[in-house]
Amino acid sequence: MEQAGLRDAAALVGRARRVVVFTGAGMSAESGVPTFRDALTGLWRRFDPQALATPEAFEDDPALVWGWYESRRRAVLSARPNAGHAAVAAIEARVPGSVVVTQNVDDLHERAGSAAPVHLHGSLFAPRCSACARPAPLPDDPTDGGPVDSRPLHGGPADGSPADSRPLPGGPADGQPVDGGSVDGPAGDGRVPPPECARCGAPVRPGVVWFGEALPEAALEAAVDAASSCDLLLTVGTSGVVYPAAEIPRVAARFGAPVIQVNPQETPLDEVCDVNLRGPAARVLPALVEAAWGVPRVS
Ligand code: BJW
Ligand code: ZN
Repeated sequence: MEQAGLRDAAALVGRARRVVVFTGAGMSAESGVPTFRDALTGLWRRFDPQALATPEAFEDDPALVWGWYESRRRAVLSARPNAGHAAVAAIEARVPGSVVVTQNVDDLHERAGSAAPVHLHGSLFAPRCSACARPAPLPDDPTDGGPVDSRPLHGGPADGSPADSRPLPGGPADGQPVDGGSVDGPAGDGRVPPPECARCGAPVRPGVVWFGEALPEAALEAAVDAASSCDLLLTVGTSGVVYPAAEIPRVAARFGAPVIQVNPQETPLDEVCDVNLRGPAARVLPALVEAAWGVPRVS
């Protein structure tokens, strides 16, 4: 990371009053949560998105899709926010008019202290009925025998109904690398039948946005509003190839806000960026916070 770039970025952050922090999978990479498109480690290098991340895939093989997402949810439960997530929360604390807009379906921003991140692509923690959209309880956590995370932030069970107690695929144990890949359901092939909706009996689906599906209207509107009225946008760890989310930094730029990018690689968003900080989020963001406000690095 170039010192001049960091100085320029710190000057922009230091005088901003309304920052949008727009994040993608690279934000959580150093927490052990895999990205989608990185060479070697990206999920789409090992798994076919058409077979796992489309409404048609869920219709064709609900147990395969449900099992894969349960395995990823368990991997996220054993991951921890990294120093980059903490730095984002520090920016929000310093600049109260800030908004975090994330494409990530994990809950690491929340766990690092971000107040109300806007989740453009939904959440692993908000399953719902595939037919009537009723929010469904999260399945039991086999490690403690009780329902796992039902925080309302994620749209967890709103009705207090009991959690499903079926066996689930084992996520990685604490301290083991998170690869988001292995699932081993009751059939031993990664398939886990989804629970049934308590209201209509249809299969419960993961609360994420698949290819070809519309983004949650309120989230997209909040993101566009924030981007069009911010005075700085920080884009972190996204390849910027998935639309309409990738429009968010472009909207900010069109409305005149400077754009800072944190990413070890070039992306199509380079063309709207004023400052590019080429490095990993967990290293660059704490350095940026320190350079902006001279506070000790968050870790
Ligand atoms: C680091 C780092 C470190 C690594 N620090 N950085 C042709 C052209 C344009 C659009 C389309 C098209 N064909 C189809 C479309 C539309 C489609 C689309 O955009 N496709 C493109 C891929 C071509 N979009 C949609 O289908 C969307 N819906 C839609 O358009 O609806 C229309 C509609 C309207 C009305 C009614 C009905 C329909 C929906 C998109 C949903 C995306 N879903 C996913 C899966 C979510 C669930 C799940 O988790 O499984 O969302 S796909 C995946 O990509 C996920 C991510 O949120 C999203 C973005 O990925 P992200 O975060 O950028 O990750 P990567 O891996 O791509 O990049 C990581 C980056 O981090 C890299 O740059 C690294 O260098 C960097 N990095 N380590 C900092 N340590
Ligand atoms: Zn239902």
